[in-house]
Formats: sequence, C-alpha cells, structure tokens
Amino acid sequence: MVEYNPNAIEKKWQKKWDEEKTFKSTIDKEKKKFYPLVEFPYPSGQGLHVGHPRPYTALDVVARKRRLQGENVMFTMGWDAFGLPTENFAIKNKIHPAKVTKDNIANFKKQMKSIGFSFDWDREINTTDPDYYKWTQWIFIQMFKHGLAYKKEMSVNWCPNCKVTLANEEVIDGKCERCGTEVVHKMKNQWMLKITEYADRLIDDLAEVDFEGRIKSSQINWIGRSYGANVNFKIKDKEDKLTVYTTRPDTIFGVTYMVVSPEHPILDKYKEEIKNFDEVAAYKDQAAKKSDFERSELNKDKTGVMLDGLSAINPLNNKEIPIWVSDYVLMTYGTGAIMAVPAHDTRDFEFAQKFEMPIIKVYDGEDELPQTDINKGRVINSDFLNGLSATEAKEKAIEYIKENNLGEAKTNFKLRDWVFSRQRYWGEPIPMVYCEEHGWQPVNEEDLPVLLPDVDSYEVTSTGESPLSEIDDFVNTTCPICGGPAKRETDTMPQWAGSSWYYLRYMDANNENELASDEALDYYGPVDWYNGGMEHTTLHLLYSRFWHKFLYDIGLVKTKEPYMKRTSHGMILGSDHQKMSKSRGNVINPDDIIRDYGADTLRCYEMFMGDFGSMATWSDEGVRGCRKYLERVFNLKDIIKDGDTYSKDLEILINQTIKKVSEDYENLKFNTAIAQLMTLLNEIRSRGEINKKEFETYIILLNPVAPHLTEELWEMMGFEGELNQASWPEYDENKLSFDTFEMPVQINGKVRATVTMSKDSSKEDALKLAYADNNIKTYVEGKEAKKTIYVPGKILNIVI
Ligand code: ANZ
Repeated sequence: MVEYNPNAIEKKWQKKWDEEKTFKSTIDKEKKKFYPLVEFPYPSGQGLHVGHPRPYTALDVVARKRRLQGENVMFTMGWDAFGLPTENFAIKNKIHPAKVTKDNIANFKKQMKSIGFSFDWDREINTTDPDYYKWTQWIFIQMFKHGLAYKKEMSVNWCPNCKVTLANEEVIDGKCERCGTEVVHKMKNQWMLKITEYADRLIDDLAEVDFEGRIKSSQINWIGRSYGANVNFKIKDKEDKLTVYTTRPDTIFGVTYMVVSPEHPILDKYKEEIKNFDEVAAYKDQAAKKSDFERSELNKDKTGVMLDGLSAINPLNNKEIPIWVSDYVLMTYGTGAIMAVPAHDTRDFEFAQKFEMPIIKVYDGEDELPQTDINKGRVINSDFLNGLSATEAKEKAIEYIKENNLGEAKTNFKLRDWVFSRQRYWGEPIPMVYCEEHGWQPVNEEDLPVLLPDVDSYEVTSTGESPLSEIDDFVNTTCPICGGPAKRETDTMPQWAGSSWYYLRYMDANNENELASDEALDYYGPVDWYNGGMEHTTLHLLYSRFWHKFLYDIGLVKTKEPYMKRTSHGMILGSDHQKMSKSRGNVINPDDIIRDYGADTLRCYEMFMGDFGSMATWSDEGVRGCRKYLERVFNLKDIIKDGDTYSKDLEILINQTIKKVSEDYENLKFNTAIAQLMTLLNEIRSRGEINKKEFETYIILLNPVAPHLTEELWEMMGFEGELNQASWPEYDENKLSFDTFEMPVQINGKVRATVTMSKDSSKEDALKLAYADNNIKTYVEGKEAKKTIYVPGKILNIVI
C-alpha cells in the first residue's frame, strides 16, 4: 500500500504544469472564454498570509471546473507593487525599493506556486515595471486631455507621520489608514481626478452588473447621492443671500436658526458687522484643528457661536432667525450652510437643546423629538404644506421655491474628487510638465514612460515635497509645446493608480505597442467574475470602475462596466478569534501548513472552514481533518474494481453529488460541496469497494479543490492523458431521487416501452426521456405528436 506523500506529489505536478504551461490561455474564438479575476497582492516583506489563499483558491476551483467544462479560462496573477511599506523598508534598510520589490515578488511567487494555482504565468504583471506604468501614465494623460485631471490648491488630509497626503478613503475614523496617526489638514497644490463627474453613472450602472448586495449598497452609500434643494435665505438688511442645501425642504417652516461652517466666506465678508468677531475668529481656529470625521460625529458635544449683528429671513414665512457658526457643518458638503430644523434632525436637535434654541414641530405624531422618521405623520404648522405627507410636501415645497425664485432642486453627492498626488518616491511619476508660458502640459506620448529616476534618499524632503524635487536632472526639462525651459511634476501617483486598470493588461500583458490589442480586449473583456475583499469596495472597486468608464467613453473598451460579477470573501481570523497580527502572535504561515500537511490540505481546509462570504476562525484540528479526508481519498485506489457504469446502489448518490458539487462550486458554497464529497466517500468506504467509473467521477469532482492529489491518482489508475484534459461529469436528471419507477410509455394507447424515471419528473423531462428511448424513436420519428397525456408517477401517452 502506497502512502499519501503530498510533498512529493505536489512538487511533481507543479513542475509539470510549469513546464507544459498547462494553464496558458490564448485567444480561441471557437471557445467560450471565461475570465475570473482575483485581487493581485501587494508583495509585502511578510510574504503570503493564509488570508491570501482563501479567495485565490475559491476562484481557482471555479477556473479549474470551467476548464473541464470546455471553457477557455484565463486566470492570472500579478503584483501591485508601488506603495509605502516598501518605501519605508527601503528608507530604513537603505536598499533600493526596486530591489526590495523584486525580492518580495520572488518570494510571493514561490509561495503561490507551492499552492498550485492554475495561473497563466505568461501574463504576470507588475505595476512598477516601466512597460506597465507607461500605460498608467498614458491613461492619466488621456484623462488630462479630456478635462478630468486638474490641479487644485486645496485642503488635504495630511498624515504627519507618513508625511503624505491621503485620499478621504484612506482616512479611517480621522486617522491614517496605514499608521493610525491623527490626520491634519494642510493646503497643497494637488492633481485631482474628477471622479465626481461619473458619480451618477457609478450608481446607475450597478443595475447592469451582478454584484453581491452588500457590495452594491456600500458603493451607493459611499457615493452618497441625495436629492434636495438649494434654498436662498435673505440676510437681513443686506443684498446678500445665504444659500443652504437641504434634503428636507418640506420642513422649512420648522427652521428656527441657521448654521454656517467655520470656513464659510460670509464670516470674513461681514467681519465689520459681526460684533463678536473675535469670538468667531477664535472658534474658527479651534475648528481648523479637527478632522471632518470628528466634526460630524453624532452625540458629540455641540459647540458654536451665534453671530451678533447678522441674521437671516426665512423666505417662506419671512421670520427673522439667528445665524450661528458651528463645526458640525462642513464647508466641503452642499453649500457649507444649513437651515436648522431641530424638531426633525438629530444634530440640530442636540445643538438646539444645548443652546436653548426654539424647536418647532412640523409633523404630527406622538414620537419623541427629534422625530426623524420621514415616512410617518402629516405636515403641521406649515401654511400651504399642512396635511401633506413628506413626499408630497417635499415636491410641493420645491415647486414653490422654484416658482418664486427662492432656489432650485439640487442633487448632491458625498463623493469627492480623487486627490491623485503623493509626495513620495515609490510611485508612478505624474507625466506632466510646467512651462511658464504654456502652463501644465502632458509629456509627449512618444516619450512615455517617464522613468522613475534613481535617488540617493527616498525620504520626503523637509518641506514635504517629493524626493524627486531634489533631482535637477529630472526636474529640469523642456516644454512639449515651445521647447523652452520647463519643470517636471515631482509628485507621484497614489497606489490605487496601477490597480485601476490591471485587469485590462492581463488580456495582453506583453504588448509593446498598445495597452492591449483590440482583439484581446474584445475577446477576453469584460472580467466575468471578480472576487475581492470588502475593504476594497469603496476604494479600488470604485476607482477602477471610474477608469473603465472613462476608457469606455474614449472608445478603448467596449463595455460600460469592467466586472460583470463581484463577490467577496470573509477574513480568516486566528484561532483566538482575533484578526491575525504579528503582535498577537496568532499568524499562520501557509508555508508551514504546506510543509506539514500539503498544499491540497491547505486548499481543502480553506474551502471547507466555513461559509465563504463570512469570517472564519483558523483551527488546526480542522486542518488535520482535511488531511485525513484526502488520505482516505488516496486510499480508495486500493479498493478499485472494474466497471464502466455507476453501480445501482450508488448511482443516485453519485448523481446527487455531481449536481450538488457543480452548483455549489459556482455559488461559492465550497464547504457544502466538500461535505457532500465526504458523504459519498463514507458510503463507498462502508461498501468496501468502488469501480473505475465511479472513481473517475469522484476524482474529477474533487480535482478543483485538490488538484495535485487527483492528478496523481488519475495517472496511477492509467486513465487517459491528464485529468486537466478530462470532461466535467454530467448528472442524470432522472437519477437524483430514490423515488423512481418504471414508467410505461404508450403510443396511441399501446405500451411500446418503459423508462426509468423519478416519480416527480416534470412532463418536459418525461417526454425527453421517452423520446430518447430507441423503441419510441422508431414510432415517433418524422411524426408530429397531436396530444400528450402525462400522469406523474403513472403513465405517459403520446398520440400521433
Ligand atoms: C434641513 C433638514 C431637516 C435636514 C431635517 C435634514 C433633516 P444628506 O442626506 O447627507 O445629503 N447638511 C447640508 N449641508 C451640510 C453640511 N455642509 N454639513 C453638515 N450638514 C449639512 O444630508 C443633507 C442634510 O444634512 C441637509 O438637510 C442638511 O440638513 C444637512 F429634518 O436640512 B437638512
């Protein structure tokens, strides 16, 4: 009896797959293509983590299954390799980031190969490769030419520790996503990308794709589209108006005061009139130190100052109301000013209570204040709006506001334009040049890529400028328009740039002349199925959909959306139910699992450990259980008998298993698929034998999960070729239930055959089976059935 020795088996097959390029995909228009995609990793110094193989194995299972079903599968891997950790490591250890990256990639690649993913390694990409980032720069230039990239002096999120500007998406709870330092505001001249121009489409086109519900809703919430109105309030005794944005124009009779943001220009404009301006100025200074997040938190103690000497008039009832300045109103949203309705808005309510401002209810109903449920009650205390529901009142209020020139309907978005500049070294140089005479100009496309030059120090300069700003050779250049002296942009792109279009490069990864050929883009695009982390839903997924839509608009790609389907996996927690981290000492290294149990066990365990979409806790016992299961599968070879059809007593269970495994793999229900295979194995073991046909089916079904073991068994049994060239088994619809019977089939009232089928088969299935019977065929061929009578569980009569 040969013992299961995964390490030897796995090395052997991995070598073979590599040498034979088993999983290479080329354009083949005769075949249906399938393009599954997993998020390419950032090759960190820590190497692969057990969290990586979970999503990779999942789509590898689907990829392998689809190949066996005859599809042309392109499954790929690459490296999202620009970024801060590498740069910080390089600074600390005085090694060039390119060298660090190269070493990390080599390690990641070795680890990935040891898990046996069916990637087409000829399509490997690396975002830091000049042949790659040339096209990242090219896309930026196209965006600039189409008015989507612009420079703006703006307040940015600045991490004093990483010395880098952060996009809103990179600020979590007011802190730097990477190092946790409190983020401050700083004025900087930045390149911006107009993602807001695509805000509507980024929401509306979600209707055309198959994304998990939680992914769609988090994108929708992030973009934050809201419908409301801009309403002008007159400032008393002035020509000026104070415009507010409100989503509740129906509550305008409930306004008891107004609030402007500390940065609102009205404050400086009426400096002279505001009698307590010193107090206001002190308040402004205080607010400047807080992050937007801190300022907009609910239940936070409200602060503010009432403007003495400036007031406003409610345009609907002409009542005079005070104006306050408070930091809970942000300058970056709407108009930076609000009308406060304390009876129906939580923050206004908290504020009004603290400062003893009047509260006017404009909806009936007994609810406690603030009464924020928009679907409850009818309007009161509101003149011509009285008696209406919220929806009706909103509509009517907007109509009134428009007719009387008091404002306009307005849609707002939470989404901001994307801050695209980083003052760091290890990123794609932004391919722009500044000429005194011609302003900002893109580098000529023939001159791409703008190579990242070597520097002596990768540290940000003391002024917060990129290290590139200190290399005169790099900075000084000529203007692409006039040839006169000009200066290069020294900021680099954020890490999100390279990953915004990488799925396109895979389609034609080695093309030296184009981003990818039309033929490749047409054949392989769009991505059929993209799986990735929930944490990338508001950043990477949104950014790449934005770039793709732009490339669609300029005619480069043919589909509006890059990814037809998006699913997400759950994180793997340490055995202490905590997030794995070095400091907690609960990190599992996949290399150790592979060494001790084998890659197939790692794969099988990660697919079996729980519901794929949810978090799962690592368990060594679970790993051993999977190893034991695979050993048992291996040992089946010792009880094999001849036979080329399924045995009577097994055929129902086998058909059920084929159906369940086929469906479960597609629905990411790997745990239940494997459980079904385990059930079948137990049944076989209790019978004490399995025939060749049954064994063949069994190992094909298990192949996507445990590809090395099953290939080895295939070879040991002397089946034809390699398993990866076999065909996925089909199940027999009529052999799924034990409840079968012999159904008589009559032609014109005479029984001409009997067929075995399930008692609850549909009429359609019953007819299909009957027509497949040779005897029946001779009667019905070339004739039209006038009538068919089917009594489930009894009889089928065909009248011709
Ligand atoms: C009056 C009102 C009454 C409001 C009511 C809400 C409820 P969303 O849905 O997020 O778009 N608002 C407007 N601009 C703001 C700013 N710059 N900073 C802080 N708050 C601001 O929220 C829109 C609502 O948030 C607006 O509608 C406004 O308050 C407030 F019962 O106007 B509302």
